[in-house]
Amino acid sequence: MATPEKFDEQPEDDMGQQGSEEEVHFESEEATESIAKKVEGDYTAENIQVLEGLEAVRHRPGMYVGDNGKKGLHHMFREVLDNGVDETLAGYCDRIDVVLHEDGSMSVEDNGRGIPVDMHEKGVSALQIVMTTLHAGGKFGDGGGYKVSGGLHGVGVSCTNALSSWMETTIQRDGKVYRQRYEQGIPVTEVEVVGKAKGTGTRQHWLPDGDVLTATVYDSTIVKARLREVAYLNPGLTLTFANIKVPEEDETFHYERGIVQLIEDLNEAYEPINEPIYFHRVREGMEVEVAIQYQTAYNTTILAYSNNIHQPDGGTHVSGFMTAMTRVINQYARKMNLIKEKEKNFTSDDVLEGLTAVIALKLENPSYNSQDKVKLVTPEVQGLTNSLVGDGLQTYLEENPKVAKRIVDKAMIAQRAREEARKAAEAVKRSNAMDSFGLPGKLSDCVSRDPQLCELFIVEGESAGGSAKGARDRVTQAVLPLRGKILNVERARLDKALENEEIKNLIAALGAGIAINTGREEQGEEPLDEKKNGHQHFDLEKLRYHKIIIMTDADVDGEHIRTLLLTFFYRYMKPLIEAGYVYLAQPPLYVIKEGNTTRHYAMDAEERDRIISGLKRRNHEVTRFKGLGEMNAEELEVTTMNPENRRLVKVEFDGERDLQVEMMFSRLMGDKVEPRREFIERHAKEVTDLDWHY
Ligand code: 0RA
Repeated sequence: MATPEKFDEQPEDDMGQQGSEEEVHFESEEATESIAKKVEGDYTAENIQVLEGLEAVRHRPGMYVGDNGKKGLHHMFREVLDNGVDETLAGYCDRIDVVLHEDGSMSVEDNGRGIPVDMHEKGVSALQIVMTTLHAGGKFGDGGGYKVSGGLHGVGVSCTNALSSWMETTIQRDGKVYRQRYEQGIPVTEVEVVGKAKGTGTRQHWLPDGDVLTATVYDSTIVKARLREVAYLNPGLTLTFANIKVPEEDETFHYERGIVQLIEDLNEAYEPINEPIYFHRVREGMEVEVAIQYQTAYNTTILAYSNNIHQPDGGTHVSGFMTAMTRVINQYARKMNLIKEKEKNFTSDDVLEGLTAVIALKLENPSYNSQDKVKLVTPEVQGLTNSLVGDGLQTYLEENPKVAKRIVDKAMIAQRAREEARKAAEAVKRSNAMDSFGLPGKLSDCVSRDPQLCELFIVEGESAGGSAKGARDRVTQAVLPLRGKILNVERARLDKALENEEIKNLIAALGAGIAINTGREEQGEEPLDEKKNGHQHFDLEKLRYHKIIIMTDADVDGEHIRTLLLTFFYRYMKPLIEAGYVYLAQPPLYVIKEGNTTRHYAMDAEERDRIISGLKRRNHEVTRFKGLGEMNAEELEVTTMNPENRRLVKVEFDGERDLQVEMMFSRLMGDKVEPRREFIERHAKEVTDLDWHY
């Protein structure tokens, strides 16, 4: 968990955002001077262009790698890794080794062909062009470039170079070992021959530059998540991770059965209905792979990739897939007379319930709706995915009638449940749990009606709720106590979740409704009339508070409630998280009493020890809070609720880590009790740290 630095700060408004420009100390004139000193040889027009490019990256890292903090730092790693993965896509590399070194530098070594070192135009090596020119990537060299290429924003390894104190590229090619060193992106040596090579390959080694980045320490969880993802998507590839300082973290990633194995791992905690079904087709320079498996629970997981990049917003591959699933299952059900003549067809939501699917494409020149590649828009992909899945699934259903029957039954149950859910949601609106203004009786609302000023504290337990009521600022702070654990919304059907008192209170207090999606829009069909078809929206405009603060105990139960709430928000109110309205309160764990009057509060043992060692007076007493309920209103106010001195942590959902999030949800919420229990007990704290950005 990234704990904010100081107790007297209010980090919530900055969390996760790009550092302000003032933080980057880089004056352009100085830069050009220092560059001029470093560059050897002629000061040509090309040189100047390169320098300006590197300077721009250092001046505004956010423009190139997302931000100048943690995200940008890991983006630098991704750019390098994706170069190696591209070499795998081209068919020349089957091993990538990533090492986190003792000094904080990182290296990525592949056994591909090695970046060419021959002289390019104007006496500059091809290597130097790749390392110092924006967007150079694999474009150079006729015939040497890639057919298929990933790369997140296509900014290339030159950005990693520009944002590093130093970077060294070592290449094995033509029996020789070549090396060039750069500092802040600028070559400080020629390409030198430093030895004899046995094989071929490229090793990139760099130290992130703290002068232009606010974060320089790599997080092995994030690094490993990407390696794991790449390994699932490229079955022939072996990736290794080594952390020199923490050898326990070393891990090798290799999945011989690729996305089929990914499906099995995603569904590990669920009860599958069928063995994973796998479809594969290569046509017109495009390769499509699809793996699907139904499980007995109700949630849908569709992970879509093109050229090893995840598309959280789907796109043509996903819509082709969904159309085919819906069409074929309806056709089959009609043919077998499982849907009668007068009965309605299944919607896509009906046939997708309980489905886990991975769609992975490799194609030349994919097009996306934006630079971040979150949605694929290449039109031809839709038809290809549609026909591949359509043909494959039809054959499968005909050859496996027992499984087919279960799949159709499941869609039918989903269809009925959706109708029930619509009625239940209607009932929530009229429920007698609400007072005359439609608000739950348990809610202690605030006076203000301006959502931008209003905060809702969701508090674990009645007694903590009482303290919170006493501690709050009545004008802007509302308190909703939750009794016990809210329903496990992942496992429960939506209609059941909506019968749960705590969930009803929560929905009513927030005032923005809940998303029950029929899936018609995803299929490109007209959205249905809300009243007739139960298509309900989550409406951010109607939200009554722009800060929703989860305040739970710092124990395993508290962690569990926190995860359940986040799961509920993630599944049914995703815009809430995307808008950055969800926060976690950070109540202290320790109070250190100094004499009779002074109290210090500490978030964790480390902070406690730091405070104690700084105390001048010797007599002090340390108490550990067992729960929020133990704190009185004043303590709660001072430490946790008052914006003057509290710490809040914003919950940020990072789309790049969706695979991990899905894995976590399935483990935590799946049907099988055993893996879940083990996971919660061992990782309850870790889980939230790992999957939600604080
Ligand atoms: C283009 C051409 C060739 C190699 C590469 C790119 C290449 C780039 C990277 C980046 C990281 N690892 C890499 N490995 C290879 C060589 C073409 C040839 O040898 O004919």
